[in-house]
Amino acid sequence: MADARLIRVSPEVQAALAEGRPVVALESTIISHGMPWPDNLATALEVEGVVRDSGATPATIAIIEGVPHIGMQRAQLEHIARRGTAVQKVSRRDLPVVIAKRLDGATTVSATAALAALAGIQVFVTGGIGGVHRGGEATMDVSADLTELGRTPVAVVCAGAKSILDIPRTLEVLETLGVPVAAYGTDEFPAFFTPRSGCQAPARVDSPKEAAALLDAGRRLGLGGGMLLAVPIPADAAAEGAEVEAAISTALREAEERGVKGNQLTPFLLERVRTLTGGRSLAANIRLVKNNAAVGSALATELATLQR
Ligand code: PSU
Ligand code: MN
Repeated sequence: MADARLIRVSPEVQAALAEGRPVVALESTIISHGMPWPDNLATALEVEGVVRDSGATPATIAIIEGVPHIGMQRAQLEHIARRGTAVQKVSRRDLPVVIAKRLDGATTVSATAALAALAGIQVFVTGGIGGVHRGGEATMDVSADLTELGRTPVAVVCAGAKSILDIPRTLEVLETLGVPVAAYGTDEFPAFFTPRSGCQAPARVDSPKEAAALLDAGRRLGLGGGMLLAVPIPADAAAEGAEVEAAISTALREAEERGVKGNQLTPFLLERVRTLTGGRSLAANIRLVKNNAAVGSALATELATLQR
């Protein structure tokens, strides 16, 4: 059993959980490393607003002076957003280190899902997940997000995975880890900036209710793992695919030339793509995260009804 005294759940989130109301977890690496100041703070607050407007309670997760917070005050969010990449990026691996050393930390999908599950939250919304990096069959750079999905009972709602990654291998590893993957309203697994990845999604759901049924079936079977719900970017926000793809190729080449590796690779690629597209990818990014928040809130609401 985890020691519950190690985490701090905000009164608002505690009340919602105790009353069986829908709660949606949100990550913080997307704030510190995924977007620049001050758009990162504005987006974090707007995404919380979308969750609230949908009738659910947002629980943004980050670590403040060694204490994982589930549900953050505005000043705490601002602190993480302002410090940006100076805040340590924390995946599951880093949790004990940051807690023992009483550091601040921005949680990735893996650490956020692990902490959400400790608090009893079943739905988590983000932009894109980590996956198998291109060339990962040699470097073994496979995001801890994937193993987390295989072991932690949380549904992650995202816009798929960016093509900075090897999407076909990412889907293979998700199958190996036993993770149900469903695309929302489409047969194709989406690739973040574009609804098209060229990969068939393993399953399809067409409503929050269908997604909730899938999640609940896995839970009742006691399978123990999570699930991935991939929501395509809204059509009118889909960035000029060719432009983003060109930026991704350039960013990948630069990373290779400079020898960027390990947990710095994803933030490096994200920042380069943003700069190379003159910020146009940022606008698309913000739109899709908000869209995911609306779908995730609807999923959490259906789930709360199902489990009442
Ligand atoms: N992909 C995005 N935006 C992000 C991330 C990934 O499009 O912000 C962040 C998430 O926090 C994700 C992490 O969990 O990067 C994955 O990092 P890595 O590839 O080092 O596992
Ligand atoms: Mn990695």
